[in-house]
Amino acid sequence: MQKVYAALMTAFDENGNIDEKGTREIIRHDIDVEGVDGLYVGGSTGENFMLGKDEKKRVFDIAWDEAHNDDVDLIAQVGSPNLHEAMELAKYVTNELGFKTISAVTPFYYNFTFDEIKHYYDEIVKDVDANLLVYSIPALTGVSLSLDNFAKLFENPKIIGVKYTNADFYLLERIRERFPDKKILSGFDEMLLPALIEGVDGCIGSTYNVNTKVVKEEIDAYNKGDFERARELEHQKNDVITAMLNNGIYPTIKLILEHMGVHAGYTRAPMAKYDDKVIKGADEIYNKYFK
Ligand code: NAY
Repeated sequence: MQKVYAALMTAFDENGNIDEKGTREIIRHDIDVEGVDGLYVGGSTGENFMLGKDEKKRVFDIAWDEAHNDDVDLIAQVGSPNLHEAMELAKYVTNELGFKTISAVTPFYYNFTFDEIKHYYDEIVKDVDANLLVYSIPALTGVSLSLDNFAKLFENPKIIGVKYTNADFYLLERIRERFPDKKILSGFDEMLLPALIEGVDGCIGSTYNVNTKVVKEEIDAYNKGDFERARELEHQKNDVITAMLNNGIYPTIKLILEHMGVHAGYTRAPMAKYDDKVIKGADEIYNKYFK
């Protein structure tokens, strides 16, 4: 069965400080209420790229402490254009905590060559007892990897697959066909069904913090060959995602969590504070789809 991972949100207080209690509540909600199969910690949804190194460690500490005794997979996203930091975080989550799978975003901002990108990945996994998923998200990083690039990265046996947040289904099909043993986790929640058809091993997403049940049902229908039902559920799910995207995806998910009794708090600047319009929009989405 394809696994569903929540891209874990981080709760912040009004001043933008990590709210440990709220973050623990989100974790408990994801595991106990949503029934996710795993957590992707320190990703885009965790607002990780707006955190300092010690704050990133704190989020890993909280997630590990709260969830390592639960029957869920835990993946730590340690990537950063600061390779020293990425290596330190990789060592931290594996040696000080017990993460067995790490992930790293493609290094961004500078136009790194592919050789530089390959060096970055090989360095991150070199001294750690863990496997790694490449985190490919070209829309946010500007870094596109070709099939041959993936082939070269996958030569390293510790690089076991990719978190594929990309709408290029031709490339996805080519990766699946050429690397049947590598893991591919789909990262665009709104494109789950086409990704399932291409044979992904699961999905990682922000909306799975609140909307996992419909997704599990959809995967089940797909696996039973009931494509009509799977398509119906994909439409239902995407009605919710479209409304969330139009209202601002992270604030909306956090505000929906608040409605569910989970203190998900605020997003962190430079993301804007919620205004009345966003709050009202999230109320409407909650009342329409979640109540
Ligand atoms: C991450 O690291 O948190 C992710 O990439 C999870 C994938 C999400 N991408 C982003 C940029 O948030 O769940 C998706 C995304 O929010 C969703 O598909 C709506 O576009």
